[in-house]
Amino acid sequence: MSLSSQANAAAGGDLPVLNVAMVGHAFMGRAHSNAWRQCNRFFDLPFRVVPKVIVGRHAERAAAAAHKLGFEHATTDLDAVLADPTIHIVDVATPNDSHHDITMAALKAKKHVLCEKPLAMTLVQAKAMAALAKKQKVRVGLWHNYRRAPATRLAAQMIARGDIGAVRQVRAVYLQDWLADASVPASWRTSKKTCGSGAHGDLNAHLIDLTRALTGLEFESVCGVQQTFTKERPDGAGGKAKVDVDDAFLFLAKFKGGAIGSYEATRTAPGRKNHNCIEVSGEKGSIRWNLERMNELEVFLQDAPRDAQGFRTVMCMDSVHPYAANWWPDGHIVGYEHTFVHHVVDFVTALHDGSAFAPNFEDGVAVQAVLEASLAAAKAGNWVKVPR
Ligand code: SOE
Repeated sequence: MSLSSQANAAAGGDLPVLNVAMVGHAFMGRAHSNAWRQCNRFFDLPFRVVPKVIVGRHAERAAAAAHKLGFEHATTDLDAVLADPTIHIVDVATPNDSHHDITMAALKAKKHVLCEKPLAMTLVQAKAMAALAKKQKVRVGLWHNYRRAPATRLAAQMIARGDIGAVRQVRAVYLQDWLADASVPASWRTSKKTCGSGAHGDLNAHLIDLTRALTGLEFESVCGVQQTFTKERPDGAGGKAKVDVDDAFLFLAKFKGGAIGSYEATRTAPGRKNHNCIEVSGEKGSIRWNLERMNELEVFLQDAPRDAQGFRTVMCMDSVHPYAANWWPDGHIVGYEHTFVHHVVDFVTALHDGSAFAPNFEDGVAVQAVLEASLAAAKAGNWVKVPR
């Protein structure tokens, strides 16, 4: 075999191809493109994933992004991309208000879809997307990437096998501070028309999904409180733009089966850069994960003598831990971007073997139902049932 064909084979050249079209190319587009590029290099996959085309609103910017992010070409014509039979997966990496329309068009074109979170602007939209995905018999997923840190994957496995006993409480915070300063300009993330809600849909969405992934708990009812501390921001053109979404949103939850939980999302907590932290308390133990120390899992189990019990830190980067063996020798660590690679690895594998992939659009509907019920509860000032 010639060197070039050996190299081609090594990079999965003899594998069937999955061509990816990515719509959007900002922050999430950069994180996703890294995952599409790296997945075959570190994992043995049944497909060769090809970052094929970036779809953007501005031709020059999309072309520059395609060059920088490793896509073969760029276009502003989404319809042409969806009509192209050689495109297999559509990756929706755009702001929230376009998730529904782009995804529905991709589903109608029978493309597999991975969509950024939150799935939609409303529960009605989310349900329509899930229903069409089912009807079209294509595979779909949501980019709730925090499910796939080695440590969170391990936490889910430990809880599922009963290490901490029945789950009683969840306490989850996702704290950022990039909007703490009132001079930070308005963006699509501060206008209800383009984002649906503020920290709530942006960050509580992650906490809701991660809770479901770690514990399997389903939400029964919620009550909440929200606040917008900065009610208008510079609009970038010398004027002011109204902020009509929450800066901070806290809610309490009752789960089916009696467990309870507390959730806090804010983008105005000075000093908290990306503090996504979830603690689960069971009958006989607790588990705590902090994104800022993402390879570590704090574990309290009653498996030591009474006078020697305490939280211990498990470094989740040994070959026994999920995904870890594919990267480096024991103890070497991974980062935020690897959670997206793991997402792609599992999605592509599920595409091939027909296995389940989560979070799918049913999971997206479940998140949307909690987001919407807690928004209603915060407005009404009382408890609201979460629709199934
Ligand atoms: C901004 O809050 C943001 O980029 C979120 O939109 C992402 O989902 C989160 O992972 C990091 O912070």
